[in-house]
Amino acid sequence: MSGGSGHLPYSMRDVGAGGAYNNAKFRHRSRLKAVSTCLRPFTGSNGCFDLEWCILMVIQSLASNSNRYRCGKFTVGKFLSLLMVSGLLYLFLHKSSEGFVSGELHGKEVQDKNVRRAPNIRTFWRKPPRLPPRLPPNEIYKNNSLFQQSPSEWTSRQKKVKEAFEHAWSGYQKYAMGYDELMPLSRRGTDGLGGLGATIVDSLDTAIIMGADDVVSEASKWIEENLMKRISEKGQVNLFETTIRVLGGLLSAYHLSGGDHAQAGDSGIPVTYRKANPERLLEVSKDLADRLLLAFTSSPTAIPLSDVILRDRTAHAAPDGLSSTSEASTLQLEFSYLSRVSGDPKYDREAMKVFEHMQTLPKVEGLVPIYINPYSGQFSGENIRLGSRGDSYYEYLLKVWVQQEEYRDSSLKYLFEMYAEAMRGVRHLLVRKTIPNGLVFVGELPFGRNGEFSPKMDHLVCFLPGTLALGATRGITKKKALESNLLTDEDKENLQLAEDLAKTCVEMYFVTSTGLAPEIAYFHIEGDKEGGPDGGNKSSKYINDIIIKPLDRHNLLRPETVESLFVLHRITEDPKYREWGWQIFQAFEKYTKVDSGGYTSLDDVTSLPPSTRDKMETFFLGETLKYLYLLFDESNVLPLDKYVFNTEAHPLPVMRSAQQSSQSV
Ligand code: DMJ
Repeated sequence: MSGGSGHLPYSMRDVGAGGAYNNAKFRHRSRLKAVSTCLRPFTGSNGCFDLEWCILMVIQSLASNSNRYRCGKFTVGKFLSLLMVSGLLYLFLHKSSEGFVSGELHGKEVQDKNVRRAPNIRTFWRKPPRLPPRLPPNEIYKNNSLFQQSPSEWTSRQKKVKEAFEHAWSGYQKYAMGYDELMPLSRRGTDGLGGLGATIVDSLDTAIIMGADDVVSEASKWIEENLMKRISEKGQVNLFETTIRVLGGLLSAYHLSGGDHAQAGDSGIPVTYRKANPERLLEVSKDLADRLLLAFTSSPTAIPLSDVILRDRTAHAAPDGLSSTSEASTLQLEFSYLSRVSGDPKYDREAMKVFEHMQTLPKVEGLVPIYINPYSGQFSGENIRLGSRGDSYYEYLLKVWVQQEEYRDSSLKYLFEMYAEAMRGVRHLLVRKTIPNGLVFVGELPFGRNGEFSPKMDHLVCFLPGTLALGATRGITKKKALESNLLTDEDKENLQLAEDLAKTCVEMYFVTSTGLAPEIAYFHIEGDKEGGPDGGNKSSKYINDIIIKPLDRHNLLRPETVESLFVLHRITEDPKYREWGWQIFQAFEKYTKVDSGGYTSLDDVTSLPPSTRDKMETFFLGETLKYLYLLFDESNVLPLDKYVFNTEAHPLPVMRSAQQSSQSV
C-alpha cells in the first residue's frame, strides 16, 4: 500500500503525532527497562506480551552488561547459576502468561489443551520477534483497532438501518399507500411524481436487499395488482424521474428476484429474499418503457422531450422548451439493460443516441451547460455546474461505460474519454480550497468559463466522490488496483480528489447544529468579500469555512454523501467512511424520525429544534437507507465490479459477453 499512502493526508491528521507508530522503543533497552516491560502485562499497562522474548532480553541485557564490565569475575559457574535462575523465572512467568493471553485474545478461556505450550528450552535460543514494519499513518488508522468497530457492531448498526427502513415504510403504508410520497406530519399521501406509487417501486429492491420480507410482499403485491393499470390511466410524468425511480426500480427488483438468471451468487443476496414475481416486473417495465420511448421518437433531434402523457402515448417539451442536460443523459443504464433482458434493441438504440450526439457538441474542457434544447439539439446558456441539472450527466458517462463491459474498449470507449476529459475540466476550472482550513470543494461557473467563479456547492455534488472513486479503480479495491499496477497518475489524482471531496461533504453535515447537511453550501475563499451565516455548530473546525444562507438550510433526506461514503469504503477499505456514515444516520434518527411512522424533511438544519418540511422523499427509502445499509454490509454484497447503481441507487448487473463471463468464473 505504500504507493498510495503519500496521497492520504487526512489520516495523518486523524491519528495525530501521538498515534504514529514508533518502533524505536524495541531497539535500545536498559536492563531495568527490559524487566519492567516484561512486567507490564501484570501491572495493567499495555506492553510486551511475549514473555519468552522478555526473558531472553533480560539475559542478553545481563550478558552484555557483564561484557562491558569484564573484570574477570564472571565465571562459568556464575553463568550457569544465572541461567538456572532465569529458567525458573521463565517457568513462573510463562505459566502465568498463558491464562492472561488467552483471556485477552479470545475473551474467554481457551478450551483446547493443545494451545498450551510446554516450556521449551529452544525458546531461549529463539530470535527476538521481528519488529512490525513501520506503517504509514493512513495504514495505522486502518489497522488500529481503537478506530475500528467489531464486525458484530457493524451488524447491529446495519440492523438499526433496516429498522429505520421498516419504520419509514410503516408510515407510508399506513397513511399513503398507493401515493407517490408520504407527508409524515400530516399523515397523508401526495402525488408529486405522476401517481405511479413511486415510493413503492423505489423501495422494493431495498427491501429485497435487506430481507425485509413483509415490505417485499406488500410492495410486489401492489405493483402486480395496480401498476399496469396506473400506467395506462395516468397523465403527465417526467421522463427522467420516471425512468430512474420507477423503471430503474422495477428492473433492479426483476434482476434481484432472479429474472435474468444471472450468475448465481453474484449479488450476494440470499435466494430466500427473492419473493417478487420477475416475469410480471418485466412485463410492467416494458409497458412503461414503450410509453416513455415516445419522448425520444417525438423529438426532432437525438435529445428527448422532457415529459410524457402516459395515457395518451404522447410527449412534449417543458414549458420553456428546454431539457435539463442531466435529465436527457440519465436514462441509458435503464434502457440498455431493458434491451438486454427483453431482447428488443430499440430501448438501447434510442437512449444511446443521446450520448452519440452529445459527443459531437462543443464543451468547455469537457464540461457542459445545464440546459439543452431538444429542437436544436444544442446546449443552451453557459451555466456550468455539477449540482442540479448537471450532476448525473457526468455520472452516467462513466457508469454506462462501466455497465457495458463488452464494449469498453471498442464502441463505448468515447464515453470514458468524455468522462476523463470532464474530470480534468473539474480539477482545472471548478476545484478550489477554502480559507482558513483548506477544505476542497467543487464550485460553479454560472456565466461560463469567462465569467466569475461561484463558491457554491449543492449537496447534490456529493455524488461526485463516489463516481470519481469508481472511475479510478473500476470498482475493485484500491489495494488490489495498486498491487496490479492498474492506476494511472490521473486515476490516483481522481481518487485523491474523491477522498478530499468526501471529507468536505461530511463537514457540511458536522458544521450544522443538527449534524445534517443543508441543500446548498457556500465556501469562504480568498478574496471573497461576501460572508454569510454559519451552520450553528460552533465546535466545528470548519465553522468559518462553510457559509449556509437562510434559503438553503433545508434537508430533503438526500443520499449523495452516504452514497459516496459507501463507494469510498468499498474501494479504500478505510473504516472512517463507515464511522462518518454512522454519525449521519444517527442525526437522521434524532431529528427526522416521526413517531407515527416515516421520516420528515427539514426546513432548517442550523437551528434546534429544527423546523420541519412535511415530506418523505422516495429516495430516502430507495437510496439513503440502502446505501447506509450497504455501507455496513460485507463487500461481497453487490460488489462494485459486478454491479452498477443507477442514479437512484437501483443496482443493475454489469453486462458482459458470454466469453467475459466464462473468464471471470
Ligand atoms: C435522486 O432522485 C437521484 O439521486 C438524482 O440523480 C438526484 N436527486 C435525487 C436524490 O437527491
